[in-house]
Amino acid sequence: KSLCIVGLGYIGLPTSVMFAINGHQVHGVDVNDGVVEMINNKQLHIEENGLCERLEEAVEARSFKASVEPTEADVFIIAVPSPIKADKTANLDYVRSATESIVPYLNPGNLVILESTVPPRTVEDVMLPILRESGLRLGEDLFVSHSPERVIPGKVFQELVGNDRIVGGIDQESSQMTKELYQSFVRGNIHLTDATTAEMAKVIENTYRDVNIAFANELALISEKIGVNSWEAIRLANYHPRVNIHTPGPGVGGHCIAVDPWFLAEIEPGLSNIIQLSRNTNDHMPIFTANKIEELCQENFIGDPKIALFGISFKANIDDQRESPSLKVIEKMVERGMNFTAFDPHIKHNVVMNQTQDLEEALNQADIVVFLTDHDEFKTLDPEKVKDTMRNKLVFDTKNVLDLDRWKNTGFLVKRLGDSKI
Ligand code: SAJ
Repeated sequence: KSLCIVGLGYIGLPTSVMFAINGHQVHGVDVNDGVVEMINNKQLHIEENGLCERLEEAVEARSFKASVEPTEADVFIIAVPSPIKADKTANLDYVRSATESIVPYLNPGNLVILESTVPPRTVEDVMLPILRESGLRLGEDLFVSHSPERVIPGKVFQELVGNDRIVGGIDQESSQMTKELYQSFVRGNIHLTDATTAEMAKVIENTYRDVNIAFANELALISEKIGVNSWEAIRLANYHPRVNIHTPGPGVGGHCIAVDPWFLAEIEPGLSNIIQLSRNTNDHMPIFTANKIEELCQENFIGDPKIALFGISFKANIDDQRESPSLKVIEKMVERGMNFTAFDPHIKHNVVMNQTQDLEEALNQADIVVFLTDHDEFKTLDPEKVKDTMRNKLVFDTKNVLDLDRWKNTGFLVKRLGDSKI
């Protein structure tokens, strides 16, 4: 089939290359001409395991080409961002403009699939009125569905193939056509429903995770007070066959889990108490972390401390810093006039103030090193070497990434978030 995929970001680009190397002809569209040029030159604008070689394969086989303009195709897939605005309501401008952009290219028999995560009813209330402008009859000449992406950054290709998928069509034929298309590479089960239920299912998956993490963070705060290591307590509780508590941390980042719960809260604010409370609990964690850094320095009589902040991205082993809790910790450091250096081996260009690409420089004369992300590179750091570069020997681990006993034995004063046992 010929596919036109609108949005070549973290979801659209991997999805494009997967269709392209599995027998389809893909025309990718992005509004950013720099991104389009890079892709056509087989260069990446995002980091994702396995993307580079698949992009090369697809471009060389001439089954994938990027452009700033859509084209006629059998299937249109929309994978554009759906962020929230300052007032915590969904910004559907990109979904709207992407839908409008394909209208002139639609023909009878076409299928339009929305992959972006959206508030329930967006397909029905926002997309369908725009698609009707094509003059095509919905469900007769034009088929439409929501097939939300569910992949986790860092493991996108494994999950694109292995995860079950939800497909919600505006009618059965739309669902069936969408299922057959994704079967080109999806090995998981594909479950069919209607568009609004598919939207709801996707949003509640991420909301479930946010609420669960908020619970873990609350347990961490309680544990701080009572001589308990929350990580250990949660691990033990999770041996129960019906318990699955997530892990605490310096906050929840990314463009999904920290955003999607608001899509539910927006629809029924009066009925979404737990959801909103969880969002607020998670949003408070970077402030708690910043306060803790200051407290640790004061307790150890370090005036005007130099702070080394390790990890800028929103989670382990990726280069994506969108909504990262680290950015909020840094914001607090700046507001309070603290002396800090930020370092992240996965973020190769400077995105924050006082960022360095050099590990030694980040640690040089530092009084405290704070781990905000659980990158693999941090696990293998040798405390002996770190120690020699630092002025005072304080370490604060917010992600349970380090073997703190080892750091302690090397002469460090250690602190783990949510642990008053160590
Ligand atoms: N986090 C915790 N504790 C945990 C798990 C995560 O503090 O126990 C934090 C992470 O450090 C990170 C944030 O939450 O800052 C989000 O990370 P994540 O790994 O939970 O999720 P994302 O945003 O990378 O991807 C999620 C996934 N959704 C679910 O697992 C239900 C993914 O499958 C979705 O496709 C993706 O959102 C999306 O695009 O919606």
